[in-house]
Amino acid sequence: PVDVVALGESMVTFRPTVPGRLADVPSFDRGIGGAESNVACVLAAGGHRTRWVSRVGADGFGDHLVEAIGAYGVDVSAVRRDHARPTGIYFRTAGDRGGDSHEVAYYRAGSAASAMSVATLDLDALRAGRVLHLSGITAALSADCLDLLHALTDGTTPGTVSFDVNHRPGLWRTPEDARVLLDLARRADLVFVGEDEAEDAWGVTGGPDAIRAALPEPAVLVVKQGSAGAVAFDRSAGERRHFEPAPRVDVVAAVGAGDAFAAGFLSATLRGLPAAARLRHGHLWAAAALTVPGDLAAPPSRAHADRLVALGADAWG
Ligand code: KDG
Repeated sequence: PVDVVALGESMVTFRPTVPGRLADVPSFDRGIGGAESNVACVLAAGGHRTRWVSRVGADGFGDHLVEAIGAYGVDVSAVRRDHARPTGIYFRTAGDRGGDSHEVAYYRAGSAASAMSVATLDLDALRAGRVLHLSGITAALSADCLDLLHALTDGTTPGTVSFDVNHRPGLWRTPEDARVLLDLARRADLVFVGEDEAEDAWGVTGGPDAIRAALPEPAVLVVKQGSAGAVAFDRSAGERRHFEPAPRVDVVAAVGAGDAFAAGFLSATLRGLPAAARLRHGHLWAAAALTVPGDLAAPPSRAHADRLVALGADAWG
């Protein structure tokens, strides 16, 4: 059986080889990106069985994505090739240490993945995992993609439906359009959201408690507070509120950290660990991603991570 099935668009990504604005840099390094396949890759690197479901073009970039993601040990057999639409790509600047000079340019409108739908994907392959991991990026890609998310969150998917809000302002026509992400989050069992995302996408201010009040339905809600840490609300544990501080790291690039956090939290969830340990695994896996320039970093080994998680509050505070 598959532990985690992840659905979403992946793209070939291009990062400048020298610092600077997209307007100026002359050459780029190729990588792979895609929030949901990142989760599948990192979980596979951490020893879990994962599957990525998507559509890519019948082109070289599609070949590269399928090969590179497959090389992590992710099952790519349910990825469909689209002969009419291209694989999406995107460019982003590397100057994201402090976040301010970060530029993202997507070339994904009309992509193969924007044609993901209940008719163009294998729903059985999607519903075969202990966890189905979805994100709000898919909701922004097309009306068909949004319908697909509604179908997968209508209560008929066995296992846990995990939803990372992943609000990407550049993908939404108007700020109001992103409110649909709140409706989708309500339909999931496990939700990851940043405190800043809840404010930007939904206008919910006031921190984790206010976000929980606006989003009481998911059994588990994780509110990420950037470098400060994260809070989990877990109904099965009596709706106790757990806060775990994040370790301090020298950030090289923040991209992919949210995906790694979700992967670490999911890994610990699959292992039946309590909320505090799930948060700490999330933080450790995120720390690995924060300290590399690309989206993807192998997580710490399970034995190593378990030892770090077991350290007392002093080491974590
Ligand atoms: O979480 C990282 C993603 O943002 C990146 O890989 C690209 O999926 C991506 C997106 O749509 O922004």
